[in-house]
Amino acid sequence: MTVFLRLTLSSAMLAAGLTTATAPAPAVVPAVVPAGGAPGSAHAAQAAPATCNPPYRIDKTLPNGARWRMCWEMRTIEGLTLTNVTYTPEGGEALRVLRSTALAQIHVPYDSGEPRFHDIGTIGDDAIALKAADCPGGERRDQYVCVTTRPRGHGYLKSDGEGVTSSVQGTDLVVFAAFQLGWYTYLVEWAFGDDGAITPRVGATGSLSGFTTTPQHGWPIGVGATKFEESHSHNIFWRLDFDIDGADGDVVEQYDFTGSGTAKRRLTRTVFTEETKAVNSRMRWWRVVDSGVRNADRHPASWEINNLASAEYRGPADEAFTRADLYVTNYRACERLASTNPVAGCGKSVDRYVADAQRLTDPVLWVHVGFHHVARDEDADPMPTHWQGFRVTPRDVTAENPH
Ligand SMILES: [Cu+2]
Repeated sequence: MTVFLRLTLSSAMLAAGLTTATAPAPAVVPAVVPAGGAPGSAHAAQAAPATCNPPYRIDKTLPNGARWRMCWEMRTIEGLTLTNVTYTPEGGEALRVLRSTALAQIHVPYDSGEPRFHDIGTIGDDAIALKAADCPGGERRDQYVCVTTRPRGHGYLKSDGEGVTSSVQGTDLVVFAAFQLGWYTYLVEWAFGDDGAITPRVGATGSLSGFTTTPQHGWPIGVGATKFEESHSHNIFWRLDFDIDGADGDVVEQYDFTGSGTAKRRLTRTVFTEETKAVNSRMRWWRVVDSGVRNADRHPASWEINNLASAEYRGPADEAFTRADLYVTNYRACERLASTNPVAGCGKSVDRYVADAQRLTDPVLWVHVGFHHVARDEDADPMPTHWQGFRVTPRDVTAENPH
């Protein structure tokens, strides 16, 4: 039934005249083009090693048979970096998903206008040595990285209508490291699900900064109303270098569903052919698809970016990198951070990387998720963790529920 429905949907989309458009050029095109460096350097020439040795190799088969393999490294600039991320559904073939993924910035502007931190640049030096209790059920690698598993709730629960249910509990492989940046402790984590989904997220804990301000920029902390802790944003950027089955053939698409206030919704697909930026919109999502890889239903394999719940912080003109929720760049090795990029040969921020609208042959996605933090009494030391992140969900990687 599942297969039938899918084919019907696909045919219906074609019959309905599925709209395909080319992404418009970015609205703002600064005249600055990053100097030096061959644009769009091919991955093949600088492929990361396909293998890595313990303790840097992660290879986990989850209870349902799904297998995730990757390498990790602690880079000075980005901190925990995962490379060669490969998913093997139970009974299926191994499929490379990401060449690498890491944080690309934690931008923390305070509501009075000052201060404005760019916390990433040498975050690898701020990794915290984890104790056994910090890595429950898992193993610590090289002190700083925890590799563990964790229940993720119901994979499914289904009744046959006669009181007989079947259900399964899902499991995530979790890889994380913790970093001390000023007062804050950041938990930087990726969960790799037995359903093929990837959930990158960051938890902020530790202590509030203690910056005080006027009532319009803060919230009263402590007894009475004399001390107002300053509100602020945590604008977190991730860089995801997708290489579905290698660098070739990856295409980024945006999906929209028009028809607000009417009975019908209509699917619109926009193919990004050039470097670009995009903002969140109701029901909008994006995917990276490789038509060279097909599931048993002959549908191209893809991973989609969804559940991107963001405060959508938009900063002043000199923080133009905050003015979109997704950037798509063509791969360049020197484009490592979304702002304050420290590597010579590239621009300083992701809005500049896309400004020359290079043709996309090897797309890299930059995801921006913001959280506006208005302190509360419960944030007293130690501050409870607040999480922000998004999902990367397989679409048509397997032809059936991978459970
Ligand atoms: Cu905060």
